[in-house]
Amino acid sequence: MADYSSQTFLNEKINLPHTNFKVGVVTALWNTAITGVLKSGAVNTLLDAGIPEKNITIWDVPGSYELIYGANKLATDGYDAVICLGVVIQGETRHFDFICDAVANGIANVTIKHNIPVAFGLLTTDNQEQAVERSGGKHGHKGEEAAWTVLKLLERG
Ligand code: DLZ
Repeated sequence: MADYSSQTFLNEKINLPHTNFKVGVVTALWNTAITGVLKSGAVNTLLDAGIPEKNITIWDVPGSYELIYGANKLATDGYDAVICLGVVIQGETRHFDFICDAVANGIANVTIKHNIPVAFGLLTTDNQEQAVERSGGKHGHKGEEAAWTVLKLLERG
């Protein structure tokens, strides 16, 4: 079993050069009970770091596959960073693999093409319980961690 408690770097204070960054939070509506929690955690983490509410754009997209379009659109529109949040739960079909692979590759392409931080806050779990454990449960809060990730990269300006 991995030692999740060793991720103490997540408590490090972020020292942004300024707080005028424009950040997009793109969230999938599938499994919205979980993605809503991820979104709240991400937004609160941005606010706690001093990013003003007016600089945070929240965009709910239909499913995780559409996170790619959302991230690319906001990056094209000049956002400084994008946080992508979704939950894909393993089912009987191969949809799981297609969506997870597409989102991982799509987001990587956006970050490279636009040269901005794009966080991969996609939970890919075997069941609902594992998703709950990663959205403020015993395995942390992947929404907060995704926000922390882009803030850490924005530290450099
Ligand atoms: C179709 C689909 C399936 C089967 N499962 C999920 C899921 O677990 N999580 C999620 O975010 N989205 C799912 N989707 C929807 C796709 O992401 C996408 O919205 C549709 O295929 C339409 O492009």
